[in-house]
Amino acid sequence: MTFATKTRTLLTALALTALGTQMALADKISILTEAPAPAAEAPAEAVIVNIAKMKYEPAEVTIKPGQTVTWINTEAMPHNVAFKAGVVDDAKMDGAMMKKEQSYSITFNEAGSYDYHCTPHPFMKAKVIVE
Ligand SMILES: [Cu+2]
Repeated sequence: MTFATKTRTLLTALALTALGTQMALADKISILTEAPAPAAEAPAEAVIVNIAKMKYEPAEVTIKPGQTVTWINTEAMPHNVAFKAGVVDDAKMDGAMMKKEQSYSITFNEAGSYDYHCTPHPFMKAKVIVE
């Protein structure tokens, strides 16, 4: 390997490392699919939060970084998962509305406490703790 080749390899490795770091910092969460999925398609390893009688159940879940939470709406009233500005991003984030038997999955990449609510029902509040 010539000196020039070695240098180029090293620079490529550094560039990839920098890119990886930047992406991790930018994305506290990853949304599996922007549109809700059928409840039956919830990822097998996901932590499930059911939505029933205008409540998230359980109202608090604790997971590890990289784990996925799947919300399943079990009732006819449409609900979503929304974060106020500053929780998962500088801007607020309103997830897609789930109809009955639809699900919505979010992978949490960073440790922290994530309060969320339902956009049309702001009294519906719950929390994901990542540690
Ligand atoms: Cu709701």
